[in-house]
Amino acid sequence: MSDYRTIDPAATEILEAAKDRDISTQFDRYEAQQPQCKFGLTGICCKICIQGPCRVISSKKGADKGICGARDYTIVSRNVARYIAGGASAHSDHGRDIAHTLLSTAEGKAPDYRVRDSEKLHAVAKKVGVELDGRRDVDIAKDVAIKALTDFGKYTDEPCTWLDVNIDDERKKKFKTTRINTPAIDRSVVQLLHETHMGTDADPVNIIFGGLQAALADFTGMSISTDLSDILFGTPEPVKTSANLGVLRKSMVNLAIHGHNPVLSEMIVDVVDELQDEARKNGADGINLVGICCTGNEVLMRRGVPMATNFGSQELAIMTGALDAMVVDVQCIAPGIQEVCNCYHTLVISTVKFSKIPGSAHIEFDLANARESARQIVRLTIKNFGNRREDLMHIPAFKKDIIGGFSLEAMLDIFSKANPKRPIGVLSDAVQSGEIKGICAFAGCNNQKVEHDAAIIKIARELAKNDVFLVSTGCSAGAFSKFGMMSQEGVDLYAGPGLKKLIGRIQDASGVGLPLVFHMGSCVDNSRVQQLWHTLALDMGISVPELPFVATAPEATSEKAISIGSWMVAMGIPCHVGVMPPIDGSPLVFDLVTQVARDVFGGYFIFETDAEKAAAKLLQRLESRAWRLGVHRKAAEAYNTSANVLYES
Ligand code: MSK
Repeated sequence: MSDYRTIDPAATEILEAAKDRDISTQFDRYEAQQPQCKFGLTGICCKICIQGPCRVISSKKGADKGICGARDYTIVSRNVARYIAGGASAHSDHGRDIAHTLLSTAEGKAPDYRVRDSEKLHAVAKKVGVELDGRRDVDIAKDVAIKALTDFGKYTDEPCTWLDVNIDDERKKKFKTTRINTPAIDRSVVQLLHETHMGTDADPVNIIFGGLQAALADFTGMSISTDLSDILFGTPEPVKTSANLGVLRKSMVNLAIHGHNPVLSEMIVDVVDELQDEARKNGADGINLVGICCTGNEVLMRRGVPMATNFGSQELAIMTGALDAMVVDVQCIAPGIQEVCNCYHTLVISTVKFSKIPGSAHIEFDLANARESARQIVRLTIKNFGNRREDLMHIPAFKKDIIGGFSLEAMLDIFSKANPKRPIGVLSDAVQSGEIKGICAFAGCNNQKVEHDAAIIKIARELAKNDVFLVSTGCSAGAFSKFGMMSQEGVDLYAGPGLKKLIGRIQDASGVGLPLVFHMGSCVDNSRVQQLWHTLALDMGISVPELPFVATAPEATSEKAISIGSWMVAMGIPCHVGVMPPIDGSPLVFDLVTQVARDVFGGYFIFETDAEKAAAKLLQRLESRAWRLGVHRKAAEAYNTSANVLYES
């Protein structure tokens, strides 16, 4: 591990340059927090009522239960379930905001927005059962938005629309028999908070299943978010841009957009073009817009905005001394950024009523006057350019070219050049023929418990070498973009022979330069990843738990990462997590999510903190599924029977 616990060369350079200045970053605060409380680390600290905190020691008589009598398994499962409730709330509330924006647009209450992708609108409307014939786009959009908003609060018990239309019959049946179908997003989250309230549910299995229902609410919310964002802002297509702190420009006004929600940031992208002259009049060479975390991913995917950095190094963007403002919306914004700003001229501008940081500027985003809100923000940034201190400026020279914008639609379009009749066949045939071992999706954050970006890169290189097709979202995508793995460079350096052949074949047919890791978007765009495996399984005539498809979050951090992992498991995907979540205080809960889940859902968690071992475990899972697929297919063909549907052993 490097002295600075990051493998990112730009981050290392900034930390080194600032080492004699008294600036506290996430890297320092993690050290200062050591040792972290073992009760908290293993999940056996209960703070759900104010008799507590109760910290249980199963082996110690008298201390083996909380004051109310809750055992370790009840406490651990409740804590995990509440993480899922938090994650589902964040993702789905984001989705609600997008749905509200689409409705306001259709009703003429958000005059600065319009339906940019009519084709996607029609595709989504058809999928969710909204009438199309002879209707105007605004009317269709209104119905789609209302249908989406209905998924948040309907009072009937049938599954949410955005869940039901996105899964196959086998999963529908599975979710029905296990009673985890989510009938309404808000209801599932509220019910889970009720279920885990002191004195309600004490049964760990029941609580975990309640958690899975909320995890499916999380999936529903993020699917709404992706679909409706595409309708409003366009479905991503391949786009070239660059990544890492070297994207900041010394002579330009640098404005970073950080958080998750594209509603404001899309408007800022438009307004930046309009205000370039104002920046020049103010002594700059223009305005340079960059992204951080998932707001960054949203505008990278659709508008080619360069990515400055990911979650773990967000403060370091300010420490370049070249950032004139960081505009933030919701989620994953470290409050520590404001303290770093006290040493630099950077302005943090919060924009959402319920997401403020003491000391930062606040310009509340007004949907009805979106363009004007964006102008106000950009003008404030231009003004702040004059406050820069040359002596504090240090922009690392590191940046990499990347190609992003791989929505499923874009991928299928590219694949169609190689296989016009059955575009997804490009991937499924490669799996069935053994050319590639399967597919792995990288998701999740950075986590100070491990070296920044290290495990993400290491696991991916190992899988690529072994012919695994790679896709990514969120801050994992941020890591790949900084290391040349989202460009042809990554294919040349790290792809195994089968993977190289496959990517080369698609590239030759499509004429599109392809990366080693396909950027599928922000955290909510894990819905695109789910659509990829759903499409593959349908094409191959198998259920998802039989598909050689795995997921990994080598640096999972947020509650959202836990809820994403949970619905992936429920959908039938083996899901690796590289940081131990607080569950091993209960062997029962640990076994439940790593083993029992496999029997019930086909998906399960794999906890492994060693990157090399994690890659080996993921490969083993892919090989096992691919082998069973071949064996079962041949048996089905030989005996004219349907393939065995038992999940992997
Ligand atoms: S931003 S949830 S740190 S991926 Fe989506 Fe990154 Fe994780 Fe936030």
